[in-house]
Amino acid sequence: MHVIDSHTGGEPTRVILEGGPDLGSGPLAERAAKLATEHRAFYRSVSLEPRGQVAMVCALLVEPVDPECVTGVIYFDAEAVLGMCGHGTIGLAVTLAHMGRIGPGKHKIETPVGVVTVEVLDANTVTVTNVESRRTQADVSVEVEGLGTVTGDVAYGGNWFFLVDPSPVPVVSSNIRQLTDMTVATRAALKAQGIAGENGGEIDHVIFYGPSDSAKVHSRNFVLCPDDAYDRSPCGTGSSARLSCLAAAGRLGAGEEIVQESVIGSSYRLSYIAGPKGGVIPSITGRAYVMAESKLLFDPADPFKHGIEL
Ligand code: PYC
Repeated sequence: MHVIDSHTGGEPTRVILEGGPDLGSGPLAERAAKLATEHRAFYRSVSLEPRGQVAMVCALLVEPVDPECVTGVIYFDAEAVLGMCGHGTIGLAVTLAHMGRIGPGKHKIETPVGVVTVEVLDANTVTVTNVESRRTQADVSVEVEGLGTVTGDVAYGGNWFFLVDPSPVPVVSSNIRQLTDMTVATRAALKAQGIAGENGGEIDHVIFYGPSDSAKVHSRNFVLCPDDAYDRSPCGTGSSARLSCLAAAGRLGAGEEIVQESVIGSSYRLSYIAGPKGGVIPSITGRAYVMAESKLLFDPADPFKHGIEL
């Protein structure tokens, strides 16, 4: 299996160029559902240790349905197949540029939740224009064991998010263990109390916000991903969900730019325009770096060929 690894603001993306399962040629949402239900061993084997790493997000390249797209892509981590992935799309664009498959300028990429646009600004810098994002519930209170009442917004940015501002504890790297435990407990409470996105969409990402040390930064976030790893980047789909909340609350106007920082201090530039369905069309600018190009081997005799599952 031929892969190229990059990171976007510290968050890894493993682009799978060939060697993935045959998912057919239907709509990408159907192919993503097939990957989730029929190929769990495959996607865990690529993302889990020892072949993968704790924060790994993979990008399986597939034929697009829309001929205007340079590729189709299905993102996944060790726990879930994702609708979209912002840091992964920045990493994918930088990887395709590194391979000479795309040049500077705008290109379309098809994902299970719709077509997104990337603009390659230089070898490392990419702006992603995401699918329309929207806040669906404001000020939802949930009772969280050990934490009490936690209040946040439910929003969609290509995945479903619960966004809590302010965080119950400071969003600083020394609190990563505590932030992980708190966001895991919050996600479990949301599920137990039946709080979900539209059409029962599972909220599998939780974000806590706090102030940054820099006056130029709007806020710093801690983002819990479905596999319980935290996003080292500020999370592209989470930033999209955040933009929809700020817009709905009248806290950020169309065309205004803010800087969003992650818990490790990497940043994205964010802005939006109004979307046709009442939400926002987010723009996310970040930087990615290619780190490795490799061939993954699967030895049938390897007891951990499917990854370490504890
Ligand atoms: O950047 O959208 C994102 C993302 C989702 C999960 C990890 N990163």
